[in-house]
Parts: sequence; structure tokens; C-alpha cells
Amino acid sequence: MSDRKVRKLIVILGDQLSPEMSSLGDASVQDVVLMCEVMEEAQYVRHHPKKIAFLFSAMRHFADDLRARGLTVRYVRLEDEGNTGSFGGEVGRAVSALRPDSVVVTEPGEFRVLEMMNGWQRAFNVPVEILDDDRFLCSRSAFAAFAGGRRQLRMETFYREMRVKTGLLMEGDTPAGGRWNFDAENRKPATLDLFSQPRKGFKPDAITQEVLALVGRRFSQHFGRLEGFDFAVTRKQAETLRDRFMADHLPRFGERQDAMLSGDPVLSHSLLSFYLNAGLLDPLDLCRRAEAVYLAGDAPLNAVEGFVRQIIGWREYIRGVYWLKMPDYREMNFLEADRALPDFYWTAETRMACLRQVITETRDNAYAHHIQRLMITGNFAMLAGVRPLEIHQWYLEVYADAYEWVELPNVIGMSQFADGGFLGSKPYAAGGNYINRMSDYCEGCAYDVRKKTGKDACPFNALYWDFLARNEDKLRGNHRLGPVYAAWGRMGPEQKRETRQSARAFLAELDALPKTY
Ligand code: FAD
Ligand code: DLZ
Ligand code: SF4
Repeated sequence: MSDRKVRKLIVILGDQLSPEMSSLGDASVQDVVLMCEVMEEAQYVRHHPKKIAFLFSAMRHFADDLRARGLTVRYVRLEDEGNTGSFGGEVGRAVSALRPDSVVVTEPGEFRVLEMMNGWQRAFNVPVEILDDDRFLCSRSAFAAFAGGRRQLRMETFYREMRVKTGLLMEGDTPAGGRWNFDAENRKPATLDLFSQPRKGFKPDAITQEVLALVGRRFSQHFGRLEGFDFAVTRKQAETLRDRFMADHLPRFGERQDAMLSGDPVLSHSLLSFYLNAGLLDPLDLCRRAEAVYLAGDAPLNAVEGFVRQIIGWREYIRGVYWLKMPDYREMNFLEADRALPDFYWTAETRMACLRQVITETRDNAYAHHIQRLMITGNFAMLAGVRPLEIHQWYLEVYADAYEWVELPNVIGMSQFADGGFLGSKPYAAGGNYINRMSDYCEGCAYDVRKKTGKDACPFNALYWDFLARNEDKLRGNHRLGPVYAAWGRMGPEQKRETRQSARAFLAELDALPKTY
């Protein structure tokens, strides 16, 4: 490696494991690919051990794929001698050792890392080219053009543009089935016929076993169980999961989207976000395959449209908002929430069965599906008034699909309404009734979902009204909340007092809990 002239040093990050990365565009034998396992990335937040194991193993497998393509890879393992522990340190070390003509990298998924990259040219005295990440269908500049000077954005408008742009589920100029959105058909409550077949994973191979030993040794103090790791770690394995989802679960994707059942952490969700976000699967390819299943008559339109909307709609929209609004977005706190994150988010020790269930699944699987994240852990944090930055950090640490570009707007905007309604039109706030309708959690709960106030009443009930009352001056003008404020207005003064007193008593108990994590 050291005797020949190196043209480009191509840097590939842990979530850039796609053969078609823009940085790999015209890669040749004259170039060197740099991949590095670094402590700074594993610990700037304390990632779930399953996420670290997944990425390290997938990175090692991807490096082997690149070598099989004839490329030279400089792969730095976590415990290799001389590992400086950071991206910047490793790029600097590689530049000194190889003296490349230039450094080439695809833009990262986090603002924090982009800032580092912007300093490399100066720090290492070498030209650095940062390319667009064209795995996304909407570039940062195209999204900025869409956003224009609007004060509020809406996903639905963006989504329609993406349908037209990609031609997905289009019949000429009109949407398949005559409607853009079939969500109204996708809200089936929790019933036992929604249970799905348990998902089969993969037995760890020798590379993964070595990584599991490393992660067990170095990251055992992080929240989350490493045991039972069975993720796909190669593109081929991820494609197997993709094909199983298309055949076995996509047809029922829509109707089960909002339901939650204790014995089934996945239902008909795809469980593909780990692989999409790390680059093992391609979003457009996934949508085209889903469309083909619909066209073949093997899945209904409401299911396929719902799935496609999540990917070319929500996923792209969320990324657009992230880059449009960073770095200020991270600090937003429209509702001025100021409570510490309750300790039970780290221990799952709470009498509230819904939170206990979702946090336990999160600890075990590094996964929870969308409604669990939004309407259980997110809803509770917002109702209780938890500081957005703290709950953001929790989400970034505990899910194996979490990278700031996708996690932050989902938390700050969608789930906490901390951006004041830039991303979504109203807060996703709900009391126990909603959770009871959409899940089987309340059956096993120490609290009574039908009771509104008092020590054994479901805490979500009083917290819901307390949240609305507490934030009335900020939220009353929101037209989508008109009916709920009207309902609050109809309550008698005694009922209001009792409700708010019940919420205050619960929150005081919460604040008195010891902090152990
Ligand atoms: P499915 O339900 O099968 O959906 C298919 C795909 O659509 C997903 O794989 C994902 O790529 C995409 N998708 C669906 N909803 C969204 C969305 N709101 N934003 C972006 N993409 C979406 N998603 C992440 O990938 N990483 C995160 O860190 C993350 N944090 C979240 C935090 C909160 C508070 C909330 C409410 C949502 C978050 N999401 C996040 C979005 C969503 O919950 C996950 O993408 C989804 O649960 C992943 O599981 P799945 O692959 O089974 O998804
Ligand atoms: C999440 C993560 C972790 C835990 N470790 C590494 C690593 O050691 N090396 C690496 O290249 N990437 C890692 N990642 C993913 C990065 O954090 C991610 O690429 C950036 O946050 C940009 O999205
Ligand atoms: Fe959650 Fe309330 Fe139902 Fe208990 S009763 S599971 S706290 S919603």
C-alpha cells in the first residue's frame, strides 16, 4: 500500500454501507477506502449495544465486499494499535501515511459530523470533496427549494410531489385508486387476529461473534441487551428480510400500522429501518418492489400506499427538515418543558404497563414500532413536560435505527411539538382511552384506564388535560385543537381542579423517584 501513489482517500462511514455510494463513484485500484471503528462515534451518546454490534459487523462485512471488488481498504478496528478514537484522528493518520491527492467523502447523516468534515481540508492540508448523498430521493437543496420561505411545512404536500417525481403508484398524472392517501383505512385497533409470525433472524457468523465479544467487553454499561443478537449484517441477508416482508407482511401493513400488542413487538411493520439507514437496502428499490406486489394483485393498495408513503414521504421529509433547520432545531423547546427524564426510561420499572412493555422491548430489541415511539414513550414525555433535549438523547441512544437526521425531527417536531408546529400540525397528545383502544396494554396494568382522577386512575388521563391546560396560551390558537379546548371549557371548575390536582400529585411522585442511571 505504501509504495504506490494514492489518488483518492475515500472515507466510508458506518451508515454508508451501500455499493453505490457517491464517494465510491469511480473508485479504482489507485484509491484507498478508509473505514474505522472509533470510540467517539460509539460514545458521543451511549448507543444500544445491539446497534454498535450491528454497525461494526456490517462494516467489517462491507469492507470484505469492497476488497472482493478489487479495492484496497484501510480498515481500523476499535482495538487496533494506534487507533486515535475519532473520525478526524483516523483521516489525519491515513492522510499522513498515504499522502493521497485528495479526500472524498459522501455528506454524513449528522450535522455534528459535517462540521468536522468541513474542517478536514484545513487541518490536513489536502483537498476534501464532500459529495451529495444520492441514496435520498430529495437532495438538501431540492428540499430547501420546496420549503421556500414557508413558516409551516406539511408532509402531505411534499409526498405528492415525490409520488409524481418517482412515478410510484401513479396512473398517468393521477394517483392509483384515485386518492393519494389511504390512511383512513389503516387504523384498525388492537385485536388478537393482528398477531404476526415471529420474525426469524440470523445466527451470528465468525465475524459477528468476534464483534459481539468486543461489544460485550467494551460497552456493557450502555442501556440495552446484547444477548439474542440476530440482525442481518450483510446486504444479502437484509435482502432476505426484505423479501420475507414483501411476501408475508406487506399485505397487512396498513391495517396493523397503529396497533400495539404485548406479545408481538413488530406486528406487520417491516423491521427494515436498521438496514435502510445503514445503507444495506435502497429506499427507492424497496418502494418499487412494494409497488410490484400491488400490481401483481398480492397486496391491497391501502397497505402498499401506506408503506410507500412512510419511505418517500415521511423519511425524506424528515431528513429535509433536519438539514433545513439545523443547528437551531436541536435546541427548540416551544412548550418550555423542563422536567428531567424519569429514571424508568432506563430501567422499565414502572407500574404503567404500556411504558413498561415498550421500554422492555426497546431494551431487548433496540426496536419499537412507530406508534409505540410516538404514542407511548413520546406522548408520556410530552404530557409530563420532559426536556426535549433529554428525550432526544434517549431516542438516539436506544434504537438501532437512530441517526440524528431521522431521530431528531421525529422527536423534537413530531413527538414533542417542541418546534411549535413547523413539522406537524398538532401535538400527538392522547389520554388512556386512545392507548386502550389501540393496544392490549391496559388489561395488565396496575392503573385503571376508565378512572380519570385519583391514585389508581390511569396517569395519562389527568396528564392529558393538565398538558392542555398548562399550555393553553401556546396551543389554544391551533385550529385542530379547537374541539378539545371546547371540551375542557365544558368541564366544571371542580372537575378541572381535581384533574389538575391529580396530575400534579402524579408528577410530584415522579420527581421524587431516585435517579440511578
Ligand atoms: P415501518 O413501519 O415498517 O415503516 C417502513 C419504513 O418507513 C421505515 O423502515 C422507515 O424507514 C420509514 N419511516 C416510517 N415512519 C417514518 C418517520 N416518521 N420518519 C422517518 N422514516 C420513517 N425512524 C428511524 O429510522 N430512526 C429513528 O431514530 C427514529 N426515531 C423516531 C422517534 C420517534 C419519537 C418517532 C415517533 C419515530 C421515529 N422514527 C425513527 C420513525 C419510525 O418510528 C421508524 O422509522 C420505524 O418505527 C422503523 O420501524 P420499521 O422499519 O418497522 O418501520
Ligand atoms: C453509530 C456509529 C457507531 C456506533 N460507530 C461508528 C464507528 O465506529 N465508525 C463509523 O464510521 N460510524 C459509526 N457509527 C455511525 C456514525 O455515527 C454515523 O456515520 C454518523 O453519525 C453520521 O451519520
Ligand atoms: Fe398505560 Fe394507563 Fe393503560 Fe396503564 S391504564 S397501560 S398507564 S394507558
